[in-house]
Amino acid sequence: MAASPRALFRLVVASARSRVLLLPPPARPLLGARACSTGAQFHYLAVQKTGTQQNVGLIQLNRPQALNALCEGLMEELRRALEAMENDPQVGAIVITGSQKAFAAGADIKEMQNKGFQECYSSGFLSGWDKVSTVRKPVIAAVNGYALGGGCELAMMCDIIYAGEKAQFGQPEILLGTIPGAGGTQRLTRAVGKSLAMEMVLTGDRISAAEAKEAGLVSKVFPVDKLLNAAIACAEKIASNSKLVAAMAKESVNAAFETTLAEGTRTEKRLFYATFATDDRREGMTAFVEKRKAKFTDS
Ligand code: CO8
Repeated sequence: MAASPRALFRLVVASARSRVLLLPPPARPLLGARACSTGAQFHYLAVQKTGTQQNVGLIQLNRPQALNALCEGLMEELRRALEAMENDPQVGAIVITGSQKAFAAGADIKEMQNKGFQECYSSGFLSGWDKVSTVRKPVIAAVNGYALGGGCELAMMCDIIYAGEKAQFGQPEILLGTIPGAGGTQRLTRAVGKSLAMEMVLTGDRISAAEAKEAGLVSKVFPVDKLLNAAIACAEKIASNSKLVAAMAKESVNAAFETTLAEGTRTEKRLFYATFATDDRREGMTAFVEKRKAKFTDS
């Protein structure tokens, strides 16, 4: 069963530890349009800011009748929501989640069913998905249930994957007569190695959360009802650091996936030196020496 917004709210509040999460109860049912802090309206998403400092952007994929299949409308809204969060100076990290049954069951097969090559090629079909991987702020995927095909690829575009213990990851495109098209053959291979990636892509078999953890695809596994809170807590921890330096750290880690070791370490060194041009680097080190907590200004 997909979690209703109210159930989601209760879940977050109930499992909040000592701190109080300021996650307001959703004003409308899951299928209704919802306003985020920017005033933008969403049909396929529930978007809000959360965390004790309201510095975590929370995006819940909200198309339960299709197990959050990633139709063009949903992905367009996801792009808009991510852009709004990128431009919101209060937001220091973003969490993308789905329902307890499905993070996302892939691209929308019904939307793709009758497309031809020319249409896909000429229109750059689904190329806008790349937005998720170019966000500068850290993004955490909180995955419960199915993360299949484009759903698995969406999770892998995020910077950190936390999984609920019943999550299932897979690239079943081969069973539909196609192959992954949003980075599945590339990011999965980098994450879990060639043998397991080949097996998943060539058979369409899914792996469990525990297998995904063992293979290095996810960093932590939680009980289903604790997952979202854990992801928000991680996002809050990230958001409490300098947003400017966090973006530089993210850029540097990503260089490991895109360049040679020599080029990656050169990128890292340049960014490391660049932190010495920031107020936050000076404040961080001064605070350490003065034995106090740093007050970052994101500058
Ligand atoms: N697309 C459209 N509708 C879907 C999808 C999907 N991917 N997945 C589920 N649904 C719909 C079903 O059609 C069904 O709708 P309806 O009630 O109208 O028939 C509803 O969701 C519920 O689904 P099920 O009844 O099948 O639910 P089950 O619990 O029995 O099964 C599964 C759940 C196992 C997840 C099953 O739904 C399934 O196998 N789904 C398809 C998974 C899949 O093959 N995903 C890969 C899709 S292809 C892809 O992602 C390519 C990405 C390329 C991106 C390129 C970017 C450039």
